[in-house]
Amino acid sequence: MARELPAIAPQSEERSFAEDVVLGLSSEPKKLPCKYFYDARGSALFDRITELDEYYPTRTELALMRAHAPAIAAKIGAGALVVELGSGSSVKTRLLLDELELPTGYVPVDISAEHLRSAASSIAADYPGLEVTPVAADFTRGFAIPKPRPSTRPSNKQPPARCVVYFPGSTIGNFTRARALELLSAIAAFVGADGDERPGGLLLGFDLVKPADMLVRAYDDAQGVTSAFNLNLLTRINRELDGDFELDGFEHRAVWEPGPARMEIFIRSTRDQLVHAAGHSYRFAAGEDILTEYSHKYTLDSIRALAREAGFERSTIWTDPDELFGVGLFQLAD
Ligand code: AVJ
Repeated sequence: MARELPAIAPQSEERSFAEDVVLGLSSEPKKLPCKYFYDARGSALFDRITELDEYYPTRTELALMRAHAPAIAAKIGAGALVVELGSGSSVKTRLLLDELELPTGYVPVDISAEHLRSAASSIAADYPGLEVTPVAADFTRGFAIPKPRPSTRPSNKQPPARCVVYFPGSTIGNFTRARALELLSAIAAFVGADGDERPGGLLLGFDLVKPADMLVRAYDDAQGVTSAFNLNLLTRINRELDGDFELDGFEHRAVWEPGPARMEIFIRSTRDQLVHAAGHSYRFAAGEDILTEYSHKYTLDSIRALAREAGFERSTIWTDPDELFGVGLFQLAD
């Protein structure tokens, strides 16, 4: 029997990279979906970002997990089925799995079949008793996961599984508040008690609001790694969609917008130019932007409010002493 995380965007059809590029570059203002950053070079550049002095989120979240995984695991309880959204974070996942008491299974969900295979096989190799069931899916569009069969549970005396969705890495920041609410509501429905299961929860990594200069430095680093990461999207379009973007005619821009509490990442055209890609042409004015990414930041209050609105009545939040980053366990009432 499979349970399904309801699609949060049932109205939007699946689009190809080419369709998204044509649509995004033909709209006003121009935009491109941030999920296309992560080709091989983009993923390697993102790994370099996570090691930059200016980019605090990854190391801070890791430190939080090192410090608090025992407390988090104790709150989750025994027999958990862990569903992870995005599977590129095996270090954090291991910190969690190491502390959980007899987890029932681990279900990494990722859009990239390749990331998924490598993450799933390394976890399966190192946790011999754990049933690992990778699911290749775009979790923003809904997916079904197989419910573990009772016979695969560690023992009949175990409490019935509760499902915990682990969504680390502050990827939630890429979603607007409205979309984040849809996703969290879908997760709340997904982990809710059904049949013999107890209500579960959501373990979420989120980035915190902080002074603008620190945020801008994190998204516009001195070495230009984030700039290369952002502009690589144009290189990818050139390669995969027969584009003719001239990279020296574009620049990286990272802006903090306090109202919506988000970093806004753009690629700016530095001159008037005509560009071709995916069989279409696009006119750029000097100074015209392509929006490539939002990275929303939360306060302890705003994330609690969002989780509560999504149906999670109980929240426990761990932060570092400087309150740079948060890890929250949001649970449904028993
Ligand atoms: C992977 C979405 C968490 O928003 O901090 C890093 C992506 N973009 N630098 C973030 C990103 C530019 C990152 N997330």
